[in-house]
Order: sequence, then C-alpha cells, then structure tokens
Amino acid sequence: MLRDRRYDRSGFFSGVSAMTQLYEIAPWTFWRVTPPDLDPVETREWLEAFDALVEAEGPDRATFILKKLLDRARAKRVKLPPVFNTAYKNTIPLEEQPQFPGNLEVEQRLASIIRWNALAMVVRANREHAELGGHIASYASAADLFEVGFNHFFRAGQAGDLVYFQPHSAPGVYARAFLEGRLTEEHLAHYRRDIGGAGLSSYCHPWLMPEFWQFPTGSMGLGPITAIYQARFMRYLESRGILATAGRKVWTFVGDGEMDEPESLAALSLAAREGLDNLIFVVNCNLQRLDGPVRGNGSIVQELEGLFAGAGWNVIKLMWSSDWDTLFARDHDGVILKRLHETVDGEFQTYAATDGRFNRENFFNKYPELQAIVAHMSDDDIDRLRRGGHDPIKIYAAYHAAVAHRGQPTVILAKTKKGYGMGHWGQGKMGTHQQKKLDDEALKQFRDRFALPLSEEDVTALRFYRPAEDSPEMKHLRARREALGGYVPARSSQAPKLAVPPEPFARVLEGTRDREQSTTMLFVQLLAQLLRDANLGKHVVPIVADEARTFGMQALFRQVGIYSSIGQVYEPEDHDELLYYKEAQDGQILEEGITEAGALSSWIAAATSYSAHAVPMLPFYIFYSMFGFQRVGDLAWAAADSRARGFLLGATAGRTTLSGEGLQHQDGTSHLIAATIPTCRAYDPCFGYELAVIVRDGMRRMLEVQEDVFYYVTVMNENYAHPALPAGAEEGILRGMYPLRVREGAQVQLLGSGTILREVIAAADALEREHGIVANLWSVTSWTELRWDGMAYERARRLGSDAPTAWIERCLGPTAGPVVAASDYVRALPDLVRPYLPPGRPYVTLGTDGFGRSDTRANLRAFFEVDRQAIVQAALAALGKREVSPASVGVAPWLR
Ligand SMILES: Cc1ncc(C[n+]2csc(CCOP(=O)(O)OP(=O)(O)O)c2C)c(N)n1
Repeated sequence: MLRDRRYDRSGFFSGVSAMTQLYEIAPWTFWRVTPPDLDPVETREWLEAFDALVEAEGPDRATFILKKLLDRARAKRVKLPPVFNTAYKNTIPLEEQPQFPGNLEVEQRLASIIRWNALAMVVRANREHAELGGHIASYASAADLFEVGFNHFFRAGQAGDLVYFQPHSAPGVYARAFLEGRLTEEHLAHYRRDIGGAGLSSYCHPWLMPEFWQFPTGSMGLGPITAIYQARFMRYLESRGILATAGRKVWTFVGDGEMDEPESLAALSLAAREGLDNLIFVVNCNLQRLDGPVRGNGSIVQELEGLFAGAGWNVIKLMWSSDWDTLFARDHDGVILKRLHETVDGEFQTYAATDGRFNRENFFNKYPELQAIVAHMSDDDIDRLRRGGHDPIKIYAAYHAAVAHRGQPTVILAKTKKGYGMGHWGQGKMGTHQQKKLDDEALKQFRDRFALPLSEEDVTALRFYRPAEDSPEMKHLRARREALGGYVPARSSQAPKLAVPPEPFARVLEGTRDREQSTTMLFVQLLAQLLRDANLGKHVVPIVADEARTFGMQALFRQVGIYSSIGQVYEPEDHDELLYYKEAQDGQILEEGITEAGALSSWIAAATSYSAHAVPMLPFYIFYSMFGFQRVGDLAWAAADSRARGFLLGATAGRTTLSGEGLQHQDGTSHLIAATIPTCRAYDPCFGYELAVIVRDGMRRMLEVQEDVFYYVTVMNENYAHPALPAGAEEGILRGMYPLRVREGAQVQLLGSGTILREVIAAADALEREHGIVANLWSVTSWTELRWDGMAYERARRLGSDAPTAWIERCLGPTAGPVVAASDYVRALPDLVRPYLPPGRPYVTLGTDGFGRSDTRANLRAFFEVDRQAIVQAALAALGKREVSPASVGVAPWLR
C-alpha cells in the first residue's frame, strides 16, 4: 500500500493521496504524511512573511514567534505536525563545514589497505576452516567512520576517550592494529581461533584479549546502554571530586539494526536529562541488518532522528558525500529532496546493490528536472556518488561538530552502504551480512576498486599488506596516533591497590546476641560503616534501582546523599526530618530508578573503573534478587567479560523467605544462573558473621590482590538472632561449607544454606528430641563454590593427579550416614555438588521447585517441603526409618 501511495518523508506530500490516508497508515510512519496544499498562494505568503522575519530580526526572534504560534495553536486545539524530523540531507550545511585537516589521499589509501587486510583475514580463516565465520560487510560499511575517528579524534590512554566498537566490525580494528604493529601476521592468521594463544577473538572481549578490548559489545544493545552509563559515571567521578574527566569523550558505534534492542533505547532520555555532552553515538545506518533491511518500508534515519531528538539529543544527519554538494547546488526546485523523501529504505538498498545505470534510470530519471541535474554525469560517475558515511570530509565535519557540542549528547546518523566496495557479490545484497567466502575474481575486483598495490598472486594467496615503515601511509598513521596519545583500543589494568579496613566488620562478626535482625539489615550496617571509612569510604558506590527503602537503606540518603548532577532544586517533602531525601551534586548513592538494566550498567562502569579510569571503585548494587540475573543476566555476563570487580546483592532473596510477594517476586534460581558465570563468586549466607567474612575476603581479593572476580551475595529479610563468628570457621565459610555442630556418633549429615539453615538446625533438634537420632549440622555458604572446587579436583583426579579431595568430600568424608541438603532455591542448586560427595553416601536434596506463591513463611516452607518437618522426614526416610505409604503420596503440590 505504501509503495503505491508514495508518501514522502519530510512533510512534503508527493502523491495523489488524500487526508483520509493519514489514519490508514501505521503511527510510526506519521511523519511522512502531510495534508495536500489546498491554497499554495496563501502558503507562499506565510512563508515569505517568515523569511522576512528571519532576515530582518534574526533566528532568535523567529524562534520566539514560532513558540508563540505553537502556544496559540495548542490553545485553539489545532493538531501540531511532528516536529522532530528534518529533511533527508546533511545537518551540517556546506558553508559550515570545517576544513578537513588531514591528508585525504593518504588516509584513503590507509583505509583501503585496512579494508583489504580485514577482508583477507576473514576470507582466509574461512577458506581454512569454514566453521569459523566472521564478518566483512559490516566493517566495509563502517570503515570510513572508524578511520576518521582513528586519524583525528580517538584520544588514547586512561585519561583519553573511551570507544565502544560495533562488535562484528572487529576485523577492521584488528586490521588497523596490524598496520600499527600491535598485532602480527600470526595474530591475523589466527582470527577467531582463541585456543592455543595468539588468537584474535570474534568480537570485543576484554576477557579473551585483556590488553586490547575494553568493552564487550558482542551482545546487541549492551554497548549502547553501558556506554551511556559510562559517560554518566564519568560525570559522577568528576562531581564527587574523585577524578577530572572533563573533555574526555565516550564514542559508541552502533548498527541501525541494533537500535531495535530495548537496551539500546532504554537510557536515551537519561543521557539527555543528564546533559551528557561527553557522549557521542555514531549509528551506522547501512539500512540493513542480518536478514534484510532494517526498515524496508520506511526510513530508519528519519525514525531514529525523531526518537533521539524527542529524547533530547543533538542529532547530526550525515547523509550525502561531497559529491552530492554540486548536485544540490544545481537543484533549484528541491527535486532531489522530493525524490529522496519518496524513496523507502528497501529501495535505497536496491540502489546500493545496483550500478550507475540502474540508479540513473530508476532514481534520477523519475523527474525531468532531476534527470537534468545528472545529465552531465556518466553512469560510472553516478555509481561513484557516495553516501555521507563514506566521505571522510563529511564525517570529519560531523565528528567535529559532535565534539564541540555542549549541553546534550550527540547522535550521528551516518548513511552508508552495507558491504561497501564489495561489488555485485556483496554491496547492498540481501545476504551480505553472512558473506565470508569470496572467489578470486571477487577479490581482484575489490583490489581494483580500492586501487590496492597487490599482484594477482598476492590477491589469490590473500596476502596481508603492510606498507614500508618509511612510506607516507605509515608515517602518517604513526604521526596521527602519536598526536592522539597512542593506540586505541588498549585496555589497562593499572590502578592503585586499596587496603581493606578491619574495623567496619568487627560489629557484625561479634553477632547480634539476642537482637533479631535480617542479613539485609546487617549488610546495610556494614555498608554504612564502609562508607564512613576515611580511606576507603569515598571509593564505595552504593547503587539501587528504586528499592532502597525496601532494604532499609533510607538512612544512607542523608548520610552520603543521592547523586544528582544538578543537586536538589526543590525542597524535599520530608526536609524537616532527620533522614530526608537528600540529592546532591557530590551525592554518593546512584539511585537509578526502576531500571535494572541501567543500574547494572552503572555498576559495570564503577566495577571496571580501575581499568577505564585507573581509579578503583567498589560498587555495591543491591536489588530484588528475582530481578537480577533472571532479568538482566546478559549484562551480568558482560560484567564478567569486562573483568568487573564489585558486589551484587540479591536482596529479599529466596522463594519462601520473601513470603507475601508471590510468583513473580520469589527467586528460586538466581544462584543457578550465577553458577554459570566463571568469575562470579556466589554466596547464600545465613548468619551475619558469614556475610562479613565473605564481604571482607571479597574486598581483599578485588581491591588488594586485584583479582578479576565479582561477588553475588544473597541477603534476606527474615529477622533472627545472629551468633558470633565461631573459631576456625573462616576457611569453610569462604570455601562453601563448614561444620556448625559436630556430634559424636552422628548418624546423619544435615546441610542448609541461607535462612533455610535455621530450618535445618530446628530439624536436627527435632530428630534428636523426638527420634533419638543424632545429626551433624553443616552451614553451606556457597553451593557454587563447592561445585567449582569439586570440578577442579574431579578433573585433576581424572587426569591422574593425586591431588587432595574436594572440600565437600574432605568435610563429609570422615562422617557417617546419609546427607540431607535443603535451601530456599530449586533442588538443582544443592544437586550441583552431588558428584563430589564421598562415594556411596546417599544424598537427598530439598528445594523450592515450581511456581512461587504468596502465603506466610511457615505455610510456604511446608508447601515446598523445605521446613523442619520435611527435613526430619527426609532424614528418617534416608535412614530407612520411615515407611511411606504410596497411597498417601499424591502429585507434589508445587508441580501443580
Ligand atoms: C542480542 C543479540 N542478538 C543477535 C545478535 C546477532 N547479530 C549480530 S550482528 C546482527 C545484525 C546487526 O545489524 P546492524 O545492527 O544493523 O549492524 P550492521 O551489521 O548492519 O552494521 C545480529 C542479528 C547479537 N550479536 N546479539
């Protein structure tokens, strides 16, 4: 329908349509429709009057009048046209374009060489091993965007800029690093072959290439959101007087298809609200994603323009190359724009995939005036008309304006061709994203297209090419990078060590005597103490996603303040209370509001500050445990890949401990997900002293030893008394289990974690009291640590080492009887350690499988069969002391 009706995209109506069509089309294409001009003479008079106003009194006065007119229109209930779209052309007019400061010719040659090496690397890898995969077309479209950044903008070093690269354009970044001499031919020959050393990882992985990549962007959407919070975190560091970050920029390269990810869009308004003019997004609008066009029936550039502008960003459209300037100059009727506006992205893609002749016949010959504008050009000239994102002069102008812009983040919408320069076998082709095998003919065409100094043999052998060190290209490349402070990307882990103070832990380690408290409360007390510490305090970053009051943290609002880039411009409702809601420019708490993805992105920025900024920070992000790994697990992966160091606190944890909230709030699985992340040390402590030992050791490992690990600790909201740290328990607490009560002649071993440990303790008492059975009690602080440890020893033994046994086997080996384990998580969690128990010991696990429910704690625990009675039953059954009549056992209630 749209194709027939020819809507236009700027507000100029170009078809035979009528007003009624407005309502037949989808709302997101609304910007493309304007009612027909019923009185052109009157229209002209209005426009002339406006022109005269601008001419005589200047643009500010014109803005004032426009605002007045808008107010009047609103008052009269006149519908306003969409105001967030501009014409389909460059935002920066020719007359405002700065002089290109580089050596255009040399830079273009360098870009061509880098294009070749990237291509050769991918094609070589796939000739050798077709399974390796890789990408050519995306970098082909992004190469000029990257190169202008490398030659003129990206400043290196821990006080330089931060660049988030589009992940699958990594081949181009490797190819450049090869020219720079940072990667060898050997590296390039090991593209996508991580195993065995010298490999280049598929995408940007700090874990796999820790001295190269800074930010793991491989999962679409995570680059954009983490970059925004990075830019905000840099402001936070500055505002709190910790680090001067002014002038540093965060550059983010995103695909237009990637902008569909919710995470890509999630923080756009935050970036604008915070006035992050240290943030620049470059959206590579090659109009294609993997399967096909991003918006075949519409215009992704116009859509994103509306979206970003509406969110409050400075938008720079980088649409057409310098070649088009002369065409626009010859166009006195606005016919080029008219034609551009009626062309949808699906058609632009076809124009990219076809030649000059096709473009002339189908695009330019549509109107005689347009045909005339290109009449002097050959088909080859038309073929060579570039889109803006392939012209270094226009790219430079856009970057220059973005860097200079104040008060808002900037997005550059760069129009490019996917598979640029890949000829008929790649450019603009529907399947180009997957293209990775090229025949010799195609390679030769590529060589000719980019005028590469390669022989036939060089081409067919896919030889990498590096110009001589004294060539103009290499001299230029080195001079530019030297001027910009070194090479990019480069990751550092140079940061000072921080000492862990003993004092804050003392009180929690002593226990609460008879006072009943939750581990959440104890954690908040601990955090408050850490914040007070003279040396460490200022490095602590408390992060919440609108649940601070739930966790009893409101006292911290007053103690350290909530970070706000503009302070507090209102008097808070509770200002006369001692613990009022205090926002401040130097506030320490990051109160992110209801965005777990945003809060975790903030946490990643803080947790990697040691690397990105050479300033170690210690973030504690506390959240509803159900809305952690389950909700934003992919960001947790990215955190690990980023080598994050910090604490995640899954609060109100456990499926029965958080009683009333029911199904979607009760977490029975987060520890299972945590168990899949290699650098995540996950703990489910029951007592305050366990929590204190874990946090203290975590700080030691992350801040003093500088290990790349992070901690996930579940804390609960059930109140009970906490004993003091038993002598000798520390090692076991950290390794995952320790004996809480060991009795002579014990017949059964009872294991428990989190608050369910208390049910286990009660069960042991009941077993002895009511059945005369003596049990040993074990507190399991981490099923997952026991599993990592078990796996390591099991492997060592399998490979013939006489390594000592796993910790769990060492604990339980000298004991007797069956082992019964219970937790507030699904049974798969305690089942993780089953293979590492001493041989021949029966192992019974109890857990909270099934859907969560609202009820009292006691009812929930009885229902899920993790309460003391259930544990007693399980122990008796395991000892063969209880007969269960099959008739009395129905389907487990939690399966219903
Ligand atoms: C979360 C996620 N989903 C899917 C992918 C697989 N993927 C990688 S690139 C790509 C297409 C990207 O298209 P676009 O963002 O337009 O970038 P282009 O390659 O066209 O420059 C897809 C679907 C991914 N990496 N991450």
